[in-house]
Amino acid sequence: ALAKNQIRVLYQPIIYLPTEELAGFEALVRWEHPKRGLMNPVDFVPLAEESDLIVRLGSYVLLRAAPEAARWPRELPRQEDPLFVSVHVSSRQIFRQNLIQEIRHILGRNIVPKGSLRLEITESLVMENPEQATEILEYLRGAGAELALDDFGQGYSRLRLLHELQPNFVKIDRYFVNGVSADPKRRLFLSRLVDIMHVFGIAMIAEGVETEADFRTCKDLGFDYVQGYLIQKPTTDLDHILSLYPIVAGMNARERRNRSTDKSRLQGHLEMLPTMAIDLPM
Ligand code: G
Ligand code: MN
Repeated sequence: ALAKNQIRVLYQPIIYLPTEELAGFEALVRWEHPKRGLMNPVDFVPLAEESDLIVRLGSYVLLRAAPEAARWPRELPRQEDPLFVSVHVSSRQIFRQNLIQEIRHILGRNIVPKGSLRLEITESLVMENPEQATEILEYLRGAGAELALDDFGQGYSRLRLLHELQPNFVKIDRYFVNGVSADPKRRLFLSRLVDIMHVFGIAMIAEGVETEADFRTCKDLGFDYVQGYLIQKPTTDLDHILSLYPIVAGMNARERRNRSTDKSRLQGHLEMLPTMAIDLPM
């Protein structure tokens, strides 16, 4: 698929909740299969993980996403917190030393501003070899990448890992998020979980937000970021997303999306974004 140019990188926007502004994107890989159509990673990544193909696949996504991460801050300049791209890293990739070189190279060559490359890792990846993983991740952080712990709540979800790894972000699996607005116990649970993460200085991302009610609940519970179909399905058309989110003060992401038909009017209003400093109670 790589050789035949059938691998696509899609992007899903991530919204910073306090201001409801566009904050960045998650890069998601798809295989455009000639017969089966656009295939999700669950249907081919495990196979790629059985061989070194996953390393090539991972590099491909990284190499595609990094220039985008470098381009956005130029097109949407703002004083602080540039738009970021969040890229998945598999265990095979991380335990090969040249990932560090690769990331250093990418961060250098594309002049990707600090804070605009995030690496998504899972707990199971770290647990394969906790000491080595922690060491490598520390290097990567030193090179300028930020860490997001993905799929939190699915595995053992060890609190000790949070302490040892100190990820910048934790992403709560959509299993917990979907329908939270109608479930008082889950609301309470997630609210406590957000508090715990904030004690560690970790920002919280809710995945899989599909309804206005869940969006509002996540905001009320103190989540820092959301992503999900409500905002936007993953897409290859980045310029389209960027045109849907012109930088107009006082208009939030969903309002912008609803007004997207009136693009030409908004295009003239490009201004600096309000800053997005995260104020975590430590
Ligand atoms: O493993 P990870 O948590 O990164 O999962 C990302 C996957 O979730 C992607 O394949 C993406 O298409 C999918 N996804 C993103 N937003 C939503 C959503 O709102 N609902 C559902 N069902 N899936 C989503
Ligand atoms: Mn992810």
